[in-house]
Amino acid sequence: MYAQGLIGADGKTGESPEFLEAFQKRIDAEEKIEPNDAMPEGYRKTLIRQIGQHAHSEIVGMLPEGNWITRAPSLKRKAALLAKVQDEGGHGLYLYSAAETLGVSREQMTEELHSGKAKYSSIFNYPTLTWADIGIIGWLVDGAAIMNQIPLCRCSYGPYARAMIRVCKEESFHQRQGYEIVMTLAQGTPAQREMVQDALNRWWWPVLMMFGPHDSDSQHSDQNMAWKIKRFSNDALRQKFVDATVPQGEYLGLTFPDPELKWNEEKGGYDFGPIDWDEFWRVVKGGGVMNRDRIRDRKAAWENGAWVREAALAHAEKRRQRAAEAAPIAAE
Ligand code: FAQ
Repeated sequence: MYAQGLIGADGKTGESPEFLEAFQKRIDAEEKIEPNDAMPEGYRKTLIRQIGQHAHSEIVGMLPEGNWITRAPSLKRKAALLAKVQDEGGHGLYLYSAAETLGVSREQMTEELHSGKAKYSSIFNYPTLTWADIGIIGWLVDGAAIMNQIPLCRCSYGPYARAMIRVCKEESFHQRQGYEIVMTLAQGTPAQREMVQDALNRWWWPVLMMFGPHDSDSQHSDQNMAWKIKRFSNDALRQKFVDATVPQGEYLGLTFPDPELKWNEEKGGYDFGPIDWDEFWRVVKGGGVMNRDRIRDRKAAWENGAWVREAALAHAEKRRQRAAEAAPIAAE
Protein backbone atom coordinates (compact mmCIF):
# COMPACT_ATOMS: atom_id res chain seq x y z
CA MET A 1 0.00 0.00 0.00
CA TYR A 2 2.82 2.41 0.90
CA ALA A 3 5.37 0.83 -1.39
CA GLN A 4 6.29 4.02 -3.20
CA GLY A 5 7.74 7.22 -1.78
CA LEU A 6 7.20 8.84 1.59
CA ILE A 7 4.13 7.74 3.50
CA GLY A 8 1.45 10.31 2.93
CA ALA A 9 3.39 12.32 0.39
CA ASP A 10 1.33 12.05 -2.77
CA GLY A 11 -2.15 12.75 -1.39
CA LYS A 12 -3.82 11.50 -4.58
CA THR A 13 -7.57 11.23 -4.31
CA GLY A 14 -10.10 9.44 -6.45
CA GLU A 15 -13.19 10.39 -4.50
CA SER A 16 -16.44 11.72 -5.93
CA PRO A 17 -17.11 15.47 -5.71
CA GLU A 18 -20.20 14.69 -3.54
CA PHE A 19 -18.06 12.81 -1.02
CA LEU A 20 -15.45 15.58 -0.88
CA GLU A 21 -18.16 18.23 -0.48
CA ALA A 22 -19.87 16.31 2.34
CA PHE A 23 -16.52 15.89 4.08
CA GLN A 24 -15.74 19.61 3.74
CA LYS A 25 -19.16 20.41 5.25
CA ARG A 26 -18.26 18.39 8.34
CA ILE A 27 -14.95 20.26 8.59
CA ASP A 28 -16.64 23.64 8.14
CA ALA A 29 -19.12 22.72 10.89
CA GLU A 30 -16.10 22.13 13.21
CA GLU A 31 -16.95 18.43 13.59
CA LYS A 32 -14.04 16.28 14.70
CA ILE A 33 -13.01 13.55 12.28
CA GLU A 34 -12.41 10.23 14.08
CA PRO A 35 -10.36 7.19 12.98
CA ASN A 36 -13.27 5.09 11.66
CA ASP A 37 -14.90 7.96 9.75
CA ALA A 38 -14.75 8.10 5.96
CA MET A 39 -12.12 10.63 4.90
CA PRO A 40 -10.44 11.66 1.66
CA GLU A 41 -7.22 9.79 0.98
CA GLY A 42 -5.35 13.11 0.74
CA TYR A 43 -6.55 14.11 4.22
CA ARG A 44 -5.43 10.79 5.68
CA LYS A 45 -2.06 10.94 3.95
CA THR A 46 -1.21 14.52 4.83
CA LEU A 47 -2.04 13.77 8.47
CA ILE A 48 0.19 10.68 8.46
CA ARG A 49 2.94 12.85 6.97
CA GLN A 50 2.57 15.69 9.46
CA ILE A 51 1.91 13.61 12.60
CA GLY A 52 4.73 11.20 11.68
CA GLN A 53 7.17 14.09 11.20
CA HIS A 54 5.98 15.67 14.40
CA ALA A 55 6.54 12.38 16.30
CA HIS A 56 10.01 12.00 14.81
CA SER A 57 10.83 15.58 15.84
CA GLU A 58 9.92 14.85 19.45
CA ILE A 59 12.02 11.69 19.50
CA VAL A 60 15.04 13.14 17.68
CA GLY A 61 14.54 16.28 19.79
CA MET A 62 15.51 14.30 22.90
CA LEU A 63 19.08 14.02 21.63
CA PRO A 64 20.44 17.60 21.80
CA GLU A 65 19.24 18.05 25.38
CA GLY A 66 19.83 14.45 26.49
CA ASN A 67 23.45 15.19 25.75
CA TRP A 68 23.48 17.63 28.72
CA ILE A 69 21.73 15.56 31.40
CA THR A 70 24.98 14.25 32.86
CA ARG A 71 26.52 17.73 32.76
CA ALA A 72 23.68 19.79 34.26
CA PRO A 73 25.16 22.24 36.78
CA SER A 74 23.08 21.18 39.82
CA LEU A 75 20.79 18.41 41.04
CA LYS A 76 17.76 20.68 40.55
CA ARG A 77 18.72 21.42 36.93
CA LYS A 78 19.43 17.77 36.28
CA ALA A 79 16.05 16.63 37.66
CA ALA A 80 14.16 19.22 35.60
CA LEU A 81 16.06 18.42 32.40
CA LEU A 82 15.59 14.69 32.88
CA ALA A 83 11.84 15.19 33.31
CA LYS A 84 11.69 17.43 30.24
CA VAL A 85 13.53 15.00 27.99
CA GLN A 86 11.29 12.16 29.20
CA ASP A 87 8.24 14.32 28.40
CA GLU A 88 9.49 14.72 24.82
CA GLY A 89 9.76 10.93 24.55
CA GLY A 90 6.17 10.67 25.80
CA HIS A 91 5.01 13.20 23.19
CA GLY A 92 6.61 11.12 20.48
CA LEU A 93 4.73 8.06 21.70
CA TYR A 94 1.31 9.78 21.79
CA LEU A 95 1.96 11.08 18.30
CA TYR A 96 3.03 7.71 16.87
CA SER A 97 -0.16 6.28 18.39
CA ALA A 98 -2.25 9.07 16.82
CA ALA A 99 -0.65 8.35 13.42
CA GLU A 100 -1.32 4.62 13.83
CA THR A 101 -5.07 5.34 14.00
CA LEU A 102 -4.74 6.39 10.34
CA GLY A 103 -3.51 2.96 9.24
CA VAL A 104 0.27 3.27 9.30
CA SER A 105 2.50 1.23 11.60
CA ARG A 106 5.14 2.53 13.96
CA GLU A 107 7.67 0.27 12.22
CA GLN A 108 6.91 1.88 8.83
CA MET A 109 7.31 5.36 10.25
CA THR A 110 10.55 4.42 12.00
CA GLU A 111 11.90 2.86 8.83
CA GLU A 112 11.21 6.10 6.93
CA LEU A 113 13.00 8.15 9.58
CA HIS A 114 16.03 5.89 9.48
CA SER A 115 16.20 5.76 5.69
CA GLY A 116 16.06 9.57 5.52
CA LYS A 117 12.72 9.59 3.65
CA ALA A 118 10.74 11.16 6.50
CA LYS A 119 11.61 14.61 7.74
CA TYR A 120 11.90 15.86 11.30
CA SER A 121 12.26 19.43 12.49
CA SER A 122 15.31 21.21 11.11
CA ILE A 123 16.05 22.69 14.55
CA PHE A 124 17.36 19.42 15.96
CA ASN A 125 20.28 19.34 13.54
CA TYR A 126 22.14 22.09 15.39
CA PRO A 127 24.65 21.22 18.14
CA THR A 128 24.25 22.07 21.84
CA LEU A 129 27.64 23.57 22.67
CA THR A 130 27.16 25.02 26.15
CA TRP A 131 24.76 24.80 29.11
CA ALA A 132 23.20 28.08 27.95
CA ASP A 133 21.93 26.22 24.85
CA ILE A 134 19.69 24.17 27.15
CA GLY A 135 18.07 27.35 28.49
CA ILE A 136 17.71 28.77 24.99
CA ILE A 137 16.13 25.54 23.67
CA GLY A 138 13.51 25.60 26.43
CA TRP A 139 12.76 29.27 25.98
CA LEU A 140 12.84 29.48 22.18
CA VAL A 141 12.44 25.98 20.71
CA ASP A 142 9.69 24.97 23.13
CA GLY A 143 8.29 28.50 22.82
CA ALA A 144 8.08 28.11 19.05
CA ALA A 145 6.65 24.60 19.43
CA ILE A 146 3.87 25.96 21.70
CA MET A 147 3.05 28.76 19.26
CA ASN A 148 2.64 26.16 16.51
CA GLN A 149 0.89 23.52 18.63
CA ILE A 150 -1.75 25.52 20.53
CA PRO A 151 -3.78 25.88 17.30
CA LEU A 152 -3.25 22.15 16.65
CA CYS A 153 -5.36 21.49 19.78
CA ARG A 154 -8.26 22.54 17.48
CA CYS A 155 -7.09 20.41 14.56
CA SER A 156 -9.99 18.69 12.78
CA TYR A 157 -8.56 15.21 13.39
CA GLY A 158 -9.70 14.15 16.88
CA PRO A 159 -6.78 11.94 18.04
CA TYR A 160 -4.17 14.55 17.00
CA ALA A 161 -6.09 17.43 18.60
CA ARG A 162 -6.54 15.54 21.87
CA ALA A 163 -2.86 14.51 22.03
CA MET A 164 -1.89 18.16 21.58
CA ILE A 165 -3.75 19.31 24.69
CA ARG A 166 -1.49 17.39 27.06
CA VAL A 167 1.59 18.06 24.93
CA CYS A 168 1.01 21.82 25.13
CA LYS A 169 0.62 21.74 28.91
CA GLU A 170 3.97 19.99 29.21
CA GLU A 171 5.64 22.25 26.64
CA SER A 172 4.61 25.24 28.69
CA PHE A 173 6.53 23.86 31.70
CA HIS A 174 9.50 23.30 29.36
CA GLN A 175 9.37 26.86 28.12
CA ARG A 176 9.36 28.24 31.66
CA GLN A 177 12.24 26.07 32.85
CA GLY A 178 14.21 27.28 29.81
CA TYR A 179 13.44 30.93 30.42
CA GLU A 180 14.42 30.51 34.07
CA ILE A 181 17.82 29.11 33.06
CA VAL A 182 18.28 32.00 30.62
CA MET A 183 17.24 34.52 33.28
CA THR A 184 19.72 33.09 35.80
CA LEU A 185 22.56 33.28 33.30
CA ALA A 186 21.58 36.73 32.01
CA GLN A 187 21.63 38.05 35.58
CA GLY A 188 24.83 36.16 36.45
CA THR A 189 28.53 36.81 35.95
CA PRO A 190 29.87 38.54 32.80
CA ALA A 191 31.01 35.11 31.54
CA GLN A 192 27.51 33.67 32.03
CA ARG A 193 25.94 36.65 30.26
CA GLU A 194 28.31 36.22 27.37
CA MET A 195 27.54 32.49 27.17
CA VAL A 196 23.77 33.03 27.03
CA GLN A 197 24.07 35.86 24.49
CA ASP A 198 26.21 33.60 22.29
CA ALA A 199 23.60 30.85 22.51
CA LEU A 200 20.84 33.30 21.54
CA ASN A 201 22.94 34.48 18.59
CA ARG A 202 23.33 30.91 17.31
CA TRP A 203 19.73 29.71 17.84
CA TRP A 204 17.61 32.73 16.87
CA TRP A 205 17.53 32.25 13.09
CA PRO A 206 17.20 28.44 13.15
CA VAL A 207 14.23 28.86 15.54
CA LEU A 208 12.49 31.21 13.08
CA MET A 209 13.01 28.53 10.41
CA MET A 210 11.10 25.98 12.54
CA PHE A 211 7.81 27.52 11.35
CA GLY A 212 8.51 26.32 7.82
CA PRO A 213 8.91 28.09 4.47
CA HIS A 214 7.22 31.39 3.63
CA ASP A 215 3.53 30.99 2.88
CA SER A 216 4.21 31.53 -0.82
CA ASP A 217 6.53 28.46 -0.79
CA SER A 218 4.47 26.30 1.56
CA GLN A 219 3.05 23.55 -0.61
CA HIS A 220 0.67 22.06 1.99
CA SER A 221 -0.68 25.19 3.71
CA ASP A 222 -3.69 26.04 1.55
CA GLN A 223 -5.23 22.57 1.53
CA ASN A 224 -4.37 21.88 5.16
CA MET A 225 -5.91 25.16 6.27
CA ALA A 226 -9.07 24.35 4.29
CA TRP A 227 -9.16 20.99 6.11
CA LYS A 228 -8.54 22.80 9.43
CA ILE A 229 -5.46 20.76 10.18
CA LYS A 230 -3.52 24.02 10.25
CA ARG A 231 -5.34 27.06 11.65
CA PHE A 232 -2.66 29.67 10.93
CA SER A 233 -0.10 29.96 8.15
CA ASN A 234 3.64 29.50 8.71
CA ASP A 235 4.32 33.24 8.39
CA ALA A 236 1.46 34.20 10.71
CA LEU A 237 2.78 31.93 13.48
CA ARG A 238 6.37 33.10 12.94
CA GLN A 239 5.22 36.72 13.35
CA LYS A 240 3.25 35.91 16.52
CA PHE A 241 6.33 34.18 17.93
CA VAL A 242 8.64 37.12 17.21
CA ASP A 243 6.16 39.56 18.74
CA ALA A 244 5.85 37.49 21.93
CA THR A 245 9.54 36.66 22.31
CA VAL A 246 11.45 39.88 21.61
CA PRO A 247 10.14 41.71 24.72
CA GLN A 248 11.09 38.64 26.84
CA GLY A 249 14.68 38.88 25.60
CA GLU A 250 14.85 42.64 25.94
CA TYR A 251 13.60 42.38 29.52
CA LEU A 252 16.76 40.37 30.28
CA GLY A 253 19.00 42.86 28.44
CA LEU A 254 19.74 40.38 25.65
CA THR A 255 20.06 41.45 22.03
CA PHE A 256 18.79 39.62 18.95
CA PRO A 257 21.20 38.96 16.08
CA ASP A 258 19.11 40.89 13.55
CA PRO A 259 19.93 44.53 12.74
CA GLU A 260 16.57 44.85 10.96
CA LEU A 261 14.50 43.82 13.98
CA LYS A 262 12.33 46.82 14.77
CA TRP A 263 8.88 47.52 16.21
CA ASN A 264 6.47 48.60 13.49
CA GLU A 265 3.77 50.71 15.09
CA GLU A 266 1.53 50.61 12.04
CA LYS A 267 1.33 46.82 11.80
CA GLY A 268 1.48 46.37 15.58
CA GLY A 269 4.32 43.86 15.31
CA TYR A 270 8.05 43.60 14.72
CA ASP A 271 9.70 43.79 11.33
CA PHE A 272 12.59 41.39 10.98
CA GLY A 273 15.35 40.64 8.49
CA PRO A 274 15.38 37.99 5.74
CA ILE A 275 15.66 34.31 6.67
CA ASP A 276 18.43 32.29 5.00
CA TRP A 277 16.26 29.74 3.19
CA ASP A 278 19.30 28.14 1.55
CA GLU A 279 20.50 27.16 5.01
CA PHE A 280 17.01 25.89 5.90
CA TRP A 281 16.75 23.59 2.87
CA ARG A 282 20.34 22.42 3.25
CA VAL A 283 19.60 21.36 6.84
CA VAL A 284 16.22 19.80 5.94
CA LYS A 285 17.89 17.79 3.17
CA GLY A 286 20.49 16.32 5.52
CA GLY A 287 23.32 18.85 5.28
CA GLY A 288 23.17 20.26 8.82
CA VAL A 289 26.01 19.87 11.31
CA MET A 290 24.24 17.14 13.29
CA ASN A 291 21.99 15.34 10.75
CA ARG A 292 24.25 12.34 10.38
CA ASP A 293 24.80 11.92 14.13
CA ARG A 294 21.08 12.23 14.89
CA ILE A 295 20.10 9.42 12.52
CA ARG A 296 23.04 7.28 13.61
CA ASP A 297 21.94 7.64 17.26
CA ARG A 298 18.29 6.89 16.49
CA LYS A 299 19.24 3.78 14.52
CA ALA A 300 21.50 2.59 17.35
CA ALA A 301 18.70 3.14 19.89
CA TRP A 302 16.27 1.15 17.71
CA GLU A 303 18.74 -1.71 17.26
CA ASN A 304 19.81 -1.76 20.91
CA GLY A 305 16.16 -1.79 21.97
CA ALA A 306 15.25 -4.78 19.76
CA TRP A 307 15.51 -7.20 22.69
CA VAL A 308 12.98 -5.13 24.69
CA ARG A 309 10.46 -5.29 21.85
CA GLU A 310 11.05 -9.03 21.44
CA ALA A 311 10.71 -9.64 25.18
CA ALA A 312 7.48 -7.61 25.35
CA LEU A 313 6.01 -9.56 22.42
CA ALA A 314 7.06 -12.91 23.95
CA HIS A 315 5.50 -11.87 27.26
CA ALA A 316 2.26 -10.81 25.56
CA GLU A 317 2.14 -14.13 23.68
CA LYS A 318 2.67 -16.08 26.94
CA ARG A 319 -0.17 -14.17 28.60
CA ARG A 320 -2.41 -14.79 25.60
CA GLN A 321 -1.67 -18.53 25.72
CA ARG A 322 -2.27 -18.69 29.48
CA ALA A 323 -5.57 -16.85 29.09
CA ALA A 324 -6.62 -19.26 26.29
CA GLU A 325 -5.72 -22.27 28.47
CA ALA A 326 -7.57 -20.81 31.45
CA ALA A 327 -10.66 -19.88 29.44
CA PRO A 328 -12.37 -23.33 29.48
CA ILE A 329 -11.91 -23.50 33.27
CA ALA A 330 -13.26 -19.96 33.69
CA ALA A 331 -16.24 -20.88 31.49
CA GLU A 332 -17.26 -23.89 33.66
N1 FAQ B 1 11.92 21.24 9.47
O1 FAQ B 1 4.21 22.98 3.00
P1 FAQ B 1 4.95 23.18 4.28
C1 FAQ B 1 9.18 20.41 19.13
C2 FAQ B 1 8.88 20.73 5.39
S1 FAQ B 1 8.20 19.74 17.94
C3 FAQ B 1 11.88 20.24 8.56
O2 FAQ B 1 4.83 24.51 4.93
P2 FAQ B 1 3.44 21.91 6.38
C4 FAQ B 1 9.02 19.92 20.54
C5 FAQ B 1 7.46 20.18 5.40
O3 FAQ B 1 7.38 19.01 6.19
C6 FAQ B 1 8.78 20.50 16.43
N2 FAQ B 1 10.99 20.23 7.53
O4 FAQ B 1 4.58 21.98 5.28
C7 FAQ B 1 10.34 19.82 21.17
C8 FAQ B 1 7.23 19.94 3.92
O5 FAQ B 1 7.94 18.75 3.50
P3 FAQ B 1 7.14 17.39 3.03
C9 FAQ B 1 8.05 19.92 15.29
C10 FAQ B 1 10.12 21.26 7.46
O6 FAQ B 1 3.37 20.51 6.87
C11 FAQ B 1 10.95 20.92 21.73
C12 FAQ B 1 7.97 21.10 3.29
O7 FAQ B 1 8.93 21.54 4.24
N3 FAQ B 1 6.70 20.42 15.26
O8 FAQ B 1 9.94 21.24 18.79
C13 FAQ B 1 10.11 22.30 8.39
O9 FAQ B 1 2.17 22.54 5.90
C14 FAQ B 1 12.19 20.81 22.34
C15 FAQ B 1 7.05 22.23 2.90
O10 FAQ B 1 6.50 22.89 4.05
C16 FAQ B 1 5.80 19.93 14.39
O11 FAQ B 1 6.10 19.03 13.62
C17 FAQ B 1 11.05 22.28 9.43
N4 FAQ B 1 11.14 23.25 10.36
O12 FAQ B 1 3.97 22.88 7.55
C18 FAQ B 1 10.98 18.59 21.24
C19 FAQ B 1 4.43 20.53 14.47
N5 FAQ B 1 9.12 23.17 8.04
O13 FAQ B 1 6.43 16.89 4.25
C20 FAQ B 1 12.22 18.47 21.85
C21 FAQ B 1 3.47 19.95 13.47
C22 FAQ B 1 8.55 22.68 6.92
O14 FAQ B 1 6.22 17.78 1.93
C23 FAQ B 1 12.82 19.59 22.41
N6 FAQ B 1 3.80 20.29 12.11
N7 FAQ B 1 9.15 21.54 6.57
O15 FAQ B 1 8.23 16.46 2.60
C24 FAQ B 1 3.39 21.42 11.49
O16 FAQ B 1 2.74 22.25 12.06
C25 FAQ B 1 3.74 21.58 10.04
O17 FAQ B 1 4.06 20.30 9.51
C26 FAQ B 1 4.90 22.59 9.75
C27 FAQ B 1 5.17 22.60 8.25
C28 FAQ B 1 4.48 23.98 10.19
C29 FAQ B 1 6.19 22.16 10.48
